[in-house]
Amino acid sequence: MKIGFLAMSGIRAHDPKLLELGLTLPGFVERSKTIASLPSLGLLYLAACTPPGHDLHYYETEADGNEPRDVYDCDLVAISTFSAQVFEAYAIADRLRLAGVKVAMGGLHVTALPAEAAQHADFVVTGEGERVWPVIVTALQPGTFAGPAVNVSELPVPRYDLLGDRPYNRFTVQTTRGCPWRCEFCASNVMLGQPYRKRPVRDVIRDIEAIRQVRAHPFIEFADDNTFVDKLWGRELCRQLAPLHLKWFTETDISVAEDETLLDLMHDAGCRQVLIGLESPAREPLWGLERHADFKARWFDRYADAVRRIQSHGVTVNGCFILGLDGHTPAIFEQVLAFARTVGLYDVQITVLTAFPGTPLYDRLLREGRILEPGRWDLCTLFDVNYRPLNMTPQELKEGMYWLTDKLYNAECTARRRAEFFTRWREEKAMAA
Ligand code: B12
Ligand code: SF4
Repeated sequence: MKIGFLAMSGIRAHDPKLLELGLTLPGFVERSKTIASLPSLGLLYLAACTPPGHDLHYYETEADGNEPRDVYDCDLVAISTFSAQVFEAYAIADRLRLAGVKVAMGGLHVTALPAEAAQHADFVVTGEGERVWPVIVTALQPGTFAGPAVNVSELPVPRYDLLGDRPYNRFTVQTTRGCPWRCEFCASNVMLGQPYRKRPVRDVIRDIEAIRQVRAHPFIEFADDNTFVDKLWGRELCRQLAPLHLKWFTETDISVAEDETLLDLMHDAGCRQVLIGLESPAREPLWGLERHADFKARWFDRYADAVRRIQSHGVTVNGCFILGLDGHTPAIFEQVLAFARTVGLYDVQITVLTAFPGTPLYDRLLREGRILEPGRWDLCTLFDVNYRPLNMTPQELKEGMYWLTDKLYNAECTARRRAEFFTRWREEKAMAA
């Protein structure tokens, strides 16, 4: 069979004012450009798990209607879904099926809403796909399948070789799956029924070597939810990464700041940035947000010191804030700006509270009648407001987002935040010498 793996690429946002602002602000555009071109790791894993004897092709489309013509010549096409692009994915799936192509869908959105997806696909997979995909390809019996959790020590090398010579500037690798925390809003939570799992370090290195077969000097983005939960394993990962002389980025929680040895090893292993969900520059709105142990509220007092400590080891922090949490009033916008400037965050990510399907947040806001347009999955972009905040109007939230976007990402503020990082790092190096 000719099997296609179709990834929806690019970034989605609908708010015209924000898009317009984004186009003119250096700090904002930089990050969007950088991440917009990541390949779909989920599909590369499926390709690696496909039984032998099939003709495999990886495709990408930035929008409904732009899918390559060749995809219609496949016998079976696997599509991976996020909420923001799911209507586009459904439209493509419908056309493929009309053309006689069998369609399989999986990913975070479909995992949350399999019955919806079943109207557009022959095979619907919830959860992780690696174990169930070979069954689908072999039996071709339509239906909805629950993908069991994989043993991460048995993951094959993703088929990076299928990417051909597309001009990716970054490649994704997973070192861990899941996260021990349970944030109410977290879209990854849909998959988090499974325990937090660390891969054998040697397998991570093996996958990176496979990327180097297709790109000599890749920038690696670890597609983890929370890499450095286990600090000793993290140290070993960094020790084995160091000889590869890579540059990489990952997502982790603030507790990484606890381990200075690990921070040194991360820097020496090429870690250029960690993305950390700080969520709020004020403590009150954090209570109840992480539902397992109130991890974020409990860490709040240490936020500023922790960011400074991480950055003093030469690893920049991309601090993420969610605007419009229930405890946020319009004062929040000034507070985020003040935090970012005072602490000298190298990068800042601001998003609006987004109720992804399958999350406890979505269920609660729906119960409270606060979702403005239920079912508008295309608005699940992290930038579009589709709920009624508790302590401000939706319009105030939008206006605040515009104001803060301008203040945080303009050239002066970006340069000032970054200068703070370089000054502190130089001082630390001088002290250590
Ligand atoms: C890399 C990444 C991207 C890349 C994706 C590249 C690509 N083409 O796939 C880029 C930068 C393009 C991207 C864009 C966006 N992203 Co993004 N991204 C991620 C990130 C960091 C990692 C995803 C990943 O690689 N996971 C690892 C793989 C192995 O897991 P997986 O994809 O889930 O696949 C497994 C299963 O789902 C299943 N599976 C998946 N697809 C299929 C298909 C079939 C047929 C089968 C059988 C199984 C199957 O099997 C796979 C193996 O087990 C996650 C955060 C995270 N830590 O997960 C956010 C995340 C997925 N992104 C998110 C969002 C919101 C976006 C954007 C909307 C942001 C924006 N405003 O533009 C856009 C979406 C636009 C688009 N093009 O779809 C949300 C999605 C939530 C949701 N329910 O939709 C996440 C969870 C971040 C977050 N916490 O909010 N993103
Ligand atoms: S810490 Fe991050 S990955 Fe973990 S549950 Fe919270 S938002 Fe999700």
